[in-house]
Amino acid sequence: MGYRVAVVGATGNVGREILKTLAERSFPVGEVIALASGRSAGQQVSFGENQVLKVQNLEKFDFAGTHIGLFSPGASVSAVHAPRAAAAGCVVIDNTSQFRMDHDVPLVVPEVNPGALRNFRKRNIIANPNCSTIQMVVALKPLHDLARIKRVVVSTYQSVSGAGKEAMDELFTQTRGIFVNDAATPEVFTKPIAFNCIPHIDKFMEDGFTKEEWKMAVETRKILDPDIQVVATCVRVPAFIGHGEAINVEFERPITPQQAWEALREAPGITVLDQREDGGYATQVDIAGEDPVFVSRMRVDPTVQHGLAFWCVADNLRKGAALNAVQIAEELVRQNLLLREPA
Ligand code: 11C
Repeated sequence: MGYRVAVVGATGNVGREILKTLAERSFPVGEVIALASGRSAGQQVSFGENQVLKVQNLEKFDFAGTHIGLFSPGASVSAVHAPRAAAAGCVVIDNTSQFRMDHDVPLVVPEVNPGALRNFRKRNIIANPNCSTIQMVVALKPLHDLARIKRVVVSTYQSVSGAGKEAMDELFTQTRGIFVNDAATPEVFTKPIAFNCIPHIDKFMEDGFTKEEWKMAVETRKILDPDIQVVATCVRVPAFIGHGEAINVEFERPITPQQAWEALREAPGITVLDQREDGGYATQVDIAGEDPVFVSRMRVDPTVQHGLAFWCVADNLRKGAALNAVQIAEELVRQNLLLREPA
């Protein structure tokens, strides 16, 4: 007995990670269907140790009878096909930015606001937050419970996998090109990404912030607390997997690094790695492929009355995307929120 689960965008970075995560966590699947655009239909993707799934054409797929749809195809595709799946009775967990700020679509990180899941029935769509928001709110939640956060200043160091497979290829090709004197022109990114950092993720908005920076602010408020002020600077760095974040937090009440460590160590989904010595902190290369959000470098921010500064890094394809989506599905099962029983 198990659920019929469709993975939409199955050939992409996140879609493949979702298939891997479903199998690793033994999600109770009866049938898994891999879906993608007509261009990718017919390709094969792996599921678990020995299954190979043939990718089907999303355009032609009828979602009737499918319990859960895990979507990561790009916002414009979700805009069309997520409501179509939802209308057919499939509960959609959407990993794109398309529905996140809609008031009747819950935006959920299971360690932070699992109660918000109860409100998904009007649209039958649940949104998975942006990767850089997810890891930050997981780390902020226990601190907010302890001393109430007023303001967050965050700078990100985001890997190229957040921009897709072609972006990973571009970093690889440009890096090799520099050594063999064969400079490749940027195509995915606006500037060279090899041996460089680019302070631009997603499109520019009228006020000068980028949409990635806007997402971190508005999504944090929707998930954690509408009164928290957030200002972000989002930067692409030449790492393949893992987003790093330097976070400064101002609190309403006093809080020490010791109290913060204790709260973070007890919180779900967090590993504290903070030894205040050479190498006693987590980096992208250390944590690629891991589930937790890693917190390091906790210290007092002496520039505000009650302040802490810390470093946080997580695998953007796992906790930042696939794992969070699968955890939402697990939470739906745990809270008994799926209307139809598994076949
Ligand atoms: C990046 N955070 O690293 C983005 C990728 O809104 O889901 C995810 C974009 C989104 O480029």
